[in-house]
Amino acid sequence: MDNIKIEQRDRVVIVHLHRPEVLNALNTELMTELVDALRPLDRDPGVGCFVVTGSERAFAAGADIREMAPKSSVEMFTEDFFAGWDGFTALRTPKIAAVAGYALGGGCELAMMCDIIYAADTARFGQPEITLGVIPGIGGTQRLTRLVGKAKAMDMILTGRLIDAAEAERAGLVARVFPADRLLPEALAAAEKIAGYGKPAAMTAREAVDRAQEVSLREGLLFERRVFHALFATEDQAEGMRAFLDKRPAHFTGR
Ligand code: CO8
Repeated sequence: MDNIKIEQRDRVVIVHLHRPEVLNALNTELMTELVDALRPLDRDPGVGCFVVTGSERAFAAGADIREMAPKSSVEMFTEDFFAGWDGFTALRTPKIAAVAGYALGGGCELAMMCDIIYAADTARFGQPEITLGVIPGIGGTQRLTRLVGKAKAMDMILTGRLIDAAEAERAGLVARVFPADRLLPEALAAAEKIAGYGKPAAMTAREAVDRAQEVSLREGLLFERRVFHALFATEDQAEGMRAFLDKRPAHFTGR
């Protein structure tokens, strides 16, 4: 793999986006490598969380403009350009984006495809596609609006302005902000914690939270109750509750 580096630490898989010469601009090759690498790990019961990160300077400065620039509308349409990112959003293992530096355009959209975004105090988020004569194309108009609301999304998407980590946290885009040198250790600590829980419960939790953004409250509550009931078929439920009553740490097996 030329465009990403994968590192596994116990139950956590760290993906480093690695195109330093173009600030980790996202091209088709990178997307394919990422999805192909993570798909089998997603099904691996020994993997409980993914952390996606970039460099100090850039998480990712957007889709690769050099790759996109010469394409015609018909090519974009017939190739269904960037539809491959659906393979990333389809991953069911919890995903954390650890963002330092620029997360622009497709970079901001990739972060928003993750379940949690942690940011370094150096992070800058933006959807500057309007400056290129286009609009966000892999979720920016939809996910950003759901996350930060219409007012802030319109402000960012129509002006193309960048927001810093503090503003992103206030707006609800980012869960927590850390000093740059603490970003990866803190993201890994959270990932290890998540990966230490039962994988079926973690997978179900993220699915249920995502429902809240898609369906009515009534449908969402019904979904939550049904999957809550279903988790009572797992050994992890029996173990988690028994461990509480025995006053000992639970040992989850993902079964
Ligand atoms: N694509 C390709 N190359 C890039 C990109 C990019 N998105 N961003 C940076 N680079 C390259 C630069 O061309 C430069 O290369 P070179 O050294 O060969 O000239 C190198 O990275 C370093 O960049 P800069 O010299 O520009 O570094 P600065 O520190 O001066 O500026 C910025 C950093 C502000 C991040 C600046 O590089 C920039 O504005 N980048 C572009 C940001 C942008 O517009 N992103 C949005 C891209 S469009 C998009 O993401 C749409 C997604 C939806 C697609 C949907 C398809 C269906």
